[in-house]
Amino acid sequence: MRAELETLKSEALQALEHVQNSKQLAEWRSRFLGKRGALTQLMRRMGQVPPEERPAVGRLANEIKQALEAAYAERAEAIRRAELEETLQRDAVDVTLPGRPPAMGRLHPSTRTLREIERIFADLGFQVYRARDVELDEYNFQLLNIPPHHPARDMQDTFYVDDGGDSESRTVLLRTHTSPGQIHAMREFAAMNPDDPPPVRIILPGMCYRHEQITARSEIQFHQVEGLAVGRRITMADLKGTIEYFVRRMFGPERQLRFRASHFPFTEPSAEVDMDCMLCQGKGCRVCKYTGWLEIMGCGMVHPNVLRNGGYDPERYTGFAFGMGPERIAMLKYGIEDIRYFWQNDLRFLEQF
Ligand code: 2NM
Repeated sequence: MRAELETLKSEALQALEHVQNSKQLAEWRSRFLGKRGALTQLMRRMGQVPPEERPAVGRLANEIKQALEAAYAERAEAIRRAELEETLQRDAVDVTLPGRPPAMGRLHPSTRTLREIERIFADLGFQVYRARDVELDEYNFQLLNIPPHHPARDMQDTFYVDDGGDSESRTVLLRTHTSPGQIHAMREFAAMNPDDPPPVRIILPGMCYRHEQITARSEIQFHQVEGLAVGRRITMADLKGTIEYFVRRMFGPERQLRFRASHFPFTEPSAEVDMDCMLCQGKGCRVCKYTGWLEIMGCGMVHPNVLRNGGYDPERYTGFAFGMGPERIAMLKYGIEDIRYFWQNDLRFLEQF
């Protein structure tokens, strides 16, 4: 029995030396010191030892048990340290590495273009006038001299919010252009001095909505910037000079313009403005469809009915107005081929601006 105990001791200690990690350590413990371990098995056979030798053998067994417990504790501590060290090494953070820079935010290309347009007109003395996106039929159509059966008023083309019951004037819709803001603005200005209203020089940027088929050229929501100047003796020459100044600052000092007769219900006369294609210098290319010209805005002299609806006597006041789409302006300026990119929020597109 003594010999067996001694053998067990040296066998256990030797095995302990090969223990490398906490899993092996747990196995070692149950093998030698566990309830069904080797030492317990041996001690169960104490009955076979002659009675006079039992105290000494019992003591020896206890000493061995304590020695193995102590060796176990020491080994456990060493393994715990080694494993901790390994974790620290593996998870180490090199605080001397340069940090990762945060991704910079930026303005949306529509916003950038809007601000550029606002800057140029601000330098000509135009104020920014902000108006509501949700409008009355009265302001979006009627007061702008758009007749009741004009195709733009079709249920199919406009987002209606409320049909207004039996009153067309109370019909609520999403504005299809920023022009209703011009009526609000003229009325606000006129109210300051109804007998002799002050001159108006404003631009109106904002989102507009049309119930259209979405294509590479048209979206159901888009920005518009409209301009309005009202005062005494304002002429078409003022309109042309203002637009020429704008276009040359936006697209380069060598740009040539062409005013083409057109029609809008709220202006008379009306014109569309073409600029020589800055990609081919007017020689003709894919972007200008081989015409050498790009259409960039509409304009005209404010219709007498519209001036009157805004509180300005058309016998004493005249005015010009124009309207353009900043998404279209940005597409021309940056060579963007599809308007749908503007609201898709694809970072690969947005990060280029
Ligand atoms: C355009 C083209 C031509 C325009 C006219 C007015 C108002 F209310 F003053 F009469 N606002 N906007 C206008 C004129 C807009 O956009 C293509």
